[in-house]
Amino acid sequence: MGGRHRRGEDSMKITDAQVFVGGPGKNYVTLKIMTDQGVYGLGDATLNNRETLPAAYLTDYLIPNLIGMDPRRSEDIWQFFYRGAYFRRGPIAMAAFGAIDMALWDIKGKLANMPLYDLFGGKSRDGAMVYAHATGADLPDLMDSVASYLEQGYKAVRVQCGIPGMPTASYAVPDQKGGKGDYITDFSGILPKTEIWDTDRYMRYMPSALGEIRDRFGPDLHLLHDVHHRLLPREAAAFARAVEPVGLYWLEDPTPSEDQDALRLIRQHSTTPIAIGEVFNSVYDCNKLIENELIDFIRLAVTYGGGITPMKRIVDLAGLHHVRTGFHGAPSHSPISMAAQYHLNAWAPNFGIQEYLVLGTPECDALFPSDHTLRDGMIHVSDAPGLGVDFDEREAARYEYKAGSHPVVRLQDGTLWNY
Ligand code: GCO
Ligand code: MG
Repeated sequence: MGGRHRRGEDSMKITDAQVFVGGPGKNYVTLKIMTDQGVYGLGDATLNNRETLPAAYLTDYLIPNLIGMDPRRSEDIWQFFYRGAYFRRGPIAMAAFGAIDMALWDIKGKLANMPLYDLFGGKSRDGAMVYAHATGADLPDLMDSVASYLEQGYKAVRVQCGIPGMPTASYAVPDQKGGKGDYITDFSGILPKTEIWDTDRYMRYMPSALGEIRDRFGPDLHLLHDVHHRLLPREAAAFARAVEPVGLYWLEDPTPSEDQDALRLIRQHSTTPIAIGEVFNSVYDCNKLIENELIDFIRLAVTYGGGITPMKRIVDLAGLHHVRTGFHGAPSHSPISMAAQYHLNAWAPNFGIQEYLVLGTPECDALFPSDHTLRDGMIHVSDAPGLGVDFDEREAARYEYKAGSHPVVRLQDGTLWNY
């Protein structure tokens, strides 16, 4: 070939793959794919509070097929598992496919000696804006939390606070002032706690609370708010209209995401930007929303979305319709899938914002060494080849799976509602 040599041109094989479950404060599901050329790749299959299921899907069904495959053929391998599953889609399968796909892209980047963003088309920006979660038991407590993020240089915050008269803490807010809302999984077992929800109190209180936050912090701060699927379509339309003067960066998951017509109703009544998709797991969950321009931000995570290969297609489709990215970044995504998102964020011409809740503890950094850095509210992606994050197996041996659960939500009369 004209004297040119490409590493591993003739043959290359996957020799082994292993799954690890555990981590500091989260049951991260980490996949490591080994090759006959010594290069390995890492993927994340963490499905919050159902972690053993993608792990078993990988171990029992996918890894035995993976051994002997050429890791450079990431497209064909993705199609092999997706089409070959017959029963397609769903978060468990897609998280498992996603981990394999991330690991194969990691290997590809290492073979090319390039960071993934360069393989995607190069950087479109130097830093990618992130948002943190400001949270408060009540509004003054939330104001303190917002102020502390501003001091740290954040340019965007998601704001959630307790609702007066609500019998329990509402979504993602602490029971007590100064506490943490949703960062720490409840590892007390698989039986969930119950939260009580009251739509009327929320609808009456939250728009004015958001207005007070805007008045206190001024027009430059990007404010986001997550309804977490709790409203009916008409209520969501009324809420989106009521908060228009606040100028939210986005209103997230106003209604349960299965009902896509609900988004049309919201759109007809308001210009508040809408973000949705953290529970989606394929392009078929969002292609109509995107094509009909009923949303402004697409929230799929690279993990549940089946990896980098399908996510790049979703990002490109979104770009055709002025829909920007706002990838899910709850702490249940390990630094591996967050790194995959950092590379997509650096490249995507239609990047919007990245949710950023990395635990940032010394334990987490020791388990997943990397030099992706947060500076002035922006992520600066690592220039290391591949994903630019490693996995320390000796550290991993310190952790094991712990059963945990999301809360369930009921109305005051006992009716089960959406968490
Ligand atoms: C978000 C989400 C999360 C989810 C969590 C469920 O916007 O980050 O709503 O906080 O509640 O991912 O596992
Ligand atoms: Mg959310």
